[in-house]
Amino acid sequence: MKILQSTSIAAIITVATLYSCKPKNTGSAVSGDAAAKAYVAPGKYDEYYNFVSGGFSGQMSVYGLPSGRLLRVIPVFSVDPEKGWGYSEETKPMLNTSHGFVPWDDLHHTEMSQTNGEIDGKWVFANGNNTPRLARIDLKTFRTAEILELPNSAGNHSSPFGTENSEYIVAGTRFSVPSDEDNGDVAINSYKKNFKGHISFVSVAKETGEMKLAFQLKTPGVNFDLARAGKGKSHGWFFFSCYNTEQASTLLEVNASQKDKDFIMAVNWKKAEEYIKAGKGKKVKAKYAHNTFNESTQTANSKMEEEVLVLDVKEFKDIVYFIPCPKSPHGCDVDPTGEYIVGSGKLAALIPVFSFDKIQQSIASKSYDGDYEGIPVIKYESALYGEVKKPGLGPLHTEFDGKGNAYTSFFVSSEVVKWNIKDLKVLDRVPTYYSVGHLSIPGGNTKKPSPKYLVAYNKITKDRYLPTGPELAQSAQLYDISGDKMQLILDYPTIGEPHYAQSAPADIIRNNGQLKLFKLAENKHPYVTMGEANAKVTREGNKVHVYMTSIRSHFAPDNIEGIKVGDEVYFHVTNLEQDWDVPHGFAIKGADNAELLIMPGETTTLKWVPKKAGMFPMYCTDFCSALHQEMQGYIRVSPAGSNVPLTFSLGKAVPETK
Ligand code: RUQ
Ligand code: CUA
Repeated sequence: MKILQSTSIAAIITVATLYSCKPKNTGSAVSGDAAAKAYVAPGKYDEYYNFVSGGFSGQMSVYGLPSGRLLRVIPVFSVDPEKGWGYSEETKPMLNTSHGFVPWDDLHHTEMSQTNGEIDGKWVFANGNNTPRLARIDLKTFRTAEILELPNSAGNHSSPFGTENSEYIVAGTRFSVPSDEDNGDVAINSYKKNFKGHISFVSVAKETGEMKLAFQLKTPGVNFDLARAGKGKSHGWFFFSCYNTEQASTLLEVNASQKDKDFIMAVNWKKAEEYIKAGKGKKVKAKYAHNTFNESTQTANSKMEEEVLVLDVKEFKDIVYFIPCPKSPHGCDVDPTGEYIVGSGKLAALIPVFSFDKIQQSIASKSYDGDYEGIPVIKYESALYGEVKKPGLGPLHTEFDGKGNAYTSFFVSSEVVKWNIKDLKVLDRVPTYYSVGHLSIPGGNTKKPSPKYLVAYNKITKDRYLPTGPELAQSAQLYDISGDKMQLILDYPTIGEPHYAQSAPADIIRNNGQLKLFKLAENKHPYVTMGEANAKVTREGNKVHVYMTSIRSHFAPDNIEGIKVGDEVYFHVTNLEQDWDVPHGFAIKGADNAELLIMPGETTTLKWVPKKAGMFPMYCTDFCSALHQEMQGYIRVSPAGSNVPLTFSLGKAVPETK
């Protein structure tokens, strides 16, 4: 059983005896009409855009479905030398945090904005796990437009999950920690006393998408893992899976697996909102960065926020309820009707399905099993709709097809299991290659899924692809789910480690007013150069500003002399092109950052501090025209204190100075 090499011996034995699902039938991937179903002919578009988290690469990648073709990699919590993201002066502030410049994070989940419970194609949100942040990517530009840091949090994992009109994107802390304003310098084993959970409710402005940390709920210290908003009848509620209700701080694999049941936390956010509106929130000091990219000045701004409104859920009797859920639940998913809440206990041998109506009745009749740190615990049976028996091993995540079926991923038994939500019967199971994490059906978390394809994101691909040294490709597998039985139709490797992904019909995004270029006339960048005649080089002390333009196939100016060692040189390059897909690049020898990649109509700045005298060529890095190789120039750098005058030119030689 080569596939299970990475799992424990115990799990292998259990799998081998309970199931004979050993995926060896790799031939199924090419059987019948499978290949034709994933085939998109050259020159044809895919049906769906697929936005895939990049895990520890900090990026998001965009694929076409069903072809699995990689269309784009979007730097989010990362620097990207290909696009100059995080290297250009304009984009650096996007990665600012209360800890300074943090050019990396762990991006697990993508969440597309919704209107009336359907994907609207405007934005896709992403979480940064490590230095807790939320990002918003604008789908007109496929660029990160905003990053908001989250105070009082650590390990922003149950994030970013949104409500049916993107009223809020929520972010629950995975690690409970002492609040930022409290002194975190306490004994680790004072967890029970000092460690708290915080759930952030981030509002999203309807037109601009701008995020604002509206309020936080302060909760008992546990680990919040994943979450989903209610929808339809349960709109106004949020559901979070919690583990480590044991409140362990060491050897969690043992100590946080003690209890038979952890919790799903049900949050009445409409109520919380009422309390906030009534002025019940407590203003708490906190420092967190809010970074926005201004399209008009084409420059990011980082602002440090100073406080946050917090509701301590203990003080409000009707905001939060716990529902017991076996056993260290991971995924917590709500079906398209909003009635059924599926908890996936990583160590459970069944899948509990809770009923929203029954939860409401339990609250009305106070059908409680005591409390947990002052929060009522609803009786398991009174919230439960039913259990899916013996579905598989290690359930993680569930998506829905809108036809009454649920699809759950099983990490340990490496399979996707389709089951019926009403009668809780297993309908079909297919192997994955191997150890599947998330699943994604276009719209599979919304009120209206489009149930044609399901993608499984796998952690292990031993024997599936050509080997590439110690690290092998992570992968996605595409299944056709239009019929009764799931059919594997395509394997493709992915960027980073994919966790969650979402997809949208291509037309929604293609027709959302995609930006083809930045209008030069509207460029309000403080260092824009509107035409070659305005190109110049200025000096203020040791700061040199180069107002440079690029157009096929030259820079203006392309000869600069009089730069001195110790200068800070800012190349502000404006791309004068006004045509779709004609970027120019800019790079200079010895620069210790990346190139610039400047879109038509855009101004971007590279800071360069020459460390020695000499001749420094610069050139365009993007093959833009037949004479791209001619798109080059020279910068002369003289020793500090030299008398070489500052000159710049294009097309004529400057008189020789020694
Ligand atoms: S979580 S599998 Cu963030 Cu399941 Cu990735
Ligand atoms: Cu401009 Cu190559």
